[in-house]
Amino acid sequence: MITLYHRPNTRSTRFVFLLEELAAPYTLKLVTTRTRDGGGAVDPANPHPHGKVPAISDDGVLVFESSAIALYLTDRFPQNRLGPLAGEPGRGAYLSWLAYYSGVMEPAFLCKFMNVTVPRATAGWVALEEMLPVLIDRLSQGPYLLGGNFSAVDVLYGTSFALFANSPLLPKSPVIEAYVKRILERPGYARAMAKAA
Ligand SMILES: N[C@@H](CCC(=O)N[C@@H](CS)C(=O)NCC(=O)O)C(=O)O
Repeated sequence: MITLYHRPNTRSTRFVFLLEELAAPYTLKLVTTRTRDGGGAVDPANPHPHGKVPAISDDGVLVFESSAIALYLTDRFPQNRLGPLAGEPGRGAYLSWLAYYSGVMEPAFLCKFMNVTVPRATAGWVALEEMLPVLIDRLSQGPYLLGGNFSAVDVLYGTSFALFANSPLLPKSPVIEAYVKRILERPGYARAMAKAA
């Protein structure tokens, strides 16, 4: 049984969404975390090494970091086919977009929103302005990041774009807007929102 260490309105919410889409058995363990305003506290019940969310425990096996959790869960619960398995077509793309999420997309977003200039060629990621056309091009061929099939990477990217949908710092893109709508309209998302709040 999967235990998801969760705090509402954080990065762990999207894993309620993924677990719903996977139709996996899980329980939510609500924990406290430190918060942006300097409040909150690390919860001793949370096994994440930095007291962050998300983290999962699978009968005592701890997995943390969003990309690793997504991969672990889709390998562990393959029945709804939300991530190509090793040896299947699309596995390479799946792994690449998972790693790109943590290694490029999140840092690019954070640099943009914190007004940090990305050092060209030395940072392991690129500026948002260089990243977005790559994703828009990919999604134009879509409808999903892996092509025709919704997968766990769409949970990560779709919910991230949704978070910044109204920010003036994120250039408007009909392709991204349609993508976010497609992801958030899924019944699994509605179920997750009801459970995660
Ligand atoms: N790289 C981590 C980031 C996790 C993360 O920073 N989560 C935030 C909530 S959205 C958190 O727990 N913050 C509390 C803290 O940093 O102590 C992942 O993708 O899983």
